[in-house]
Amino acid sequence: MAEAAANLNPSDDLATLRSETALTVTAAADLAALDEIRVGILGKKGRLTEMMKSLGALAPEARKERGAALNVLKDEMTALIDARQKILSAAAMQDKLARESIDVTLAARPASEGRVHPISQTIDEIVTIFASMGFAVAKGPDIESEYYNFEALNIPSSHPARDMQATFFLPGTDPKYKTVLRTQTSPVQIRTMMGQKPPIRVIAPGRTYRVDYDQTHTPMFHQVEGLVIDEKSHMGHLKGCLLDFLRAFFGIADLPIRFRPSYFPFTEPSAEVDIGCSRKNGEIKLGNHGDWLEILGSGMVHPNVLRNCGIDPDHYQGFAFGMGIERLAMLKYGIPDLRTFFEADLRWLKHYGFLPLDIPNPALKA
Ligand code: 2NL
Repeated sequence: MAEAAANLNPSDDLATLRSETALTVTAAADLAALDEIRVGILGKKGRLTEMMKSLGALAPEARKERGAALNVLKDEMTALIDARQKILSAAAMQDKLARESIDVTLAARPASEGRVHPISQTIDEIVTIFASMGFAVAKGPDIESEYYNFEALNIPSSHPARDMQATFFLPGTDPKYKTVLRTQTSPVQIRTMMGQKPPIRVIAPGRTYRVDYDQTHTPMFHQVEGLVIDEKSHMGHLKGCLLDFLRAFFGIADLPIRFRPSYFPFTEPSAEVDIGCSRKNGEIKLGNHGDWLEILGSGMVHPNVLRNCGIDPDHYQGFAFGMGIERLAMLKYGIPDLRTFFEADLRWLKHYGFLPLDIPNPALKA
């Protein structure tokens, strides 16, 4: 009875609970704190629950009145807590989203440590330019038969190029033709002509080998050769093709070129091609400056070569050209010493190498 009386008085205990709850609920910093408050009021042993429990001790009239008041208060408290819960839940979600968000603008990978070798970069650039002119890339083996490397190219066995001093010979099984490391990439084009019908438009970039080692020669070097075979291509097309290529490659719009008569066993007529330059204090600068620098060899494919590949020279003709990739790279990127290309010196590669995502040929962007 004494306990019940205590619950009846003071008469404003409900008002006290109401105002206290309003304060603590508004101050609840997170969902856990709010839940603690809810349990403290509406839980099994909560303040409001205890008040409800004590109703039984009251007289019927007083019980009815206080019971109604407690129910109203319970609804109020529940609404108050629910409202705060919504706010705290939304804040918790925002917090979680912020914490778990991924910055998609972050670099996908760390800055690249490796570099693309200038030879690889130069080949990429050459391929890009010739591809834009309609050329396909042809590949072939480094180890060749003397037939593909010399014979089919109209290079007789008496030719000095077949000398032991220039060619790497390998042990082979064919008694008729020795096995060699290819001395140029022409055998790739020989195989192309033997394997497909004209029109043909290919370039063959790759490694080549000669027994030679000094300031301007390494036993392994790179060449790119080009071949066009159709019914009408002539020296004029050859000249235009090389002019477009050389201007795009060096990025010099008015780079002049000059054809000089020459001789190769596999072309007739043959021409060597010079590009314009200046030479001051031993430094070569490319452009329309009056002086000339030899850059490549070319000509109309010799009828014997076409015949050797099963192409009728009375119906088909075309041109071919060949150039050294190291020389092109040295001129374009100012690399002074050929032999450093193959010393595998990381400091050299850091200096002269390219980042993997470099655009192959900035000159072509314009
Ligand atoms: C040079 C000169 C040249 C060729 C390569 C060629 C290939 C075939 C038929 C005819 Cl299958 N010609 N290639 C033609 C002329 C010159 O290279 O100075 N290279 C570094």
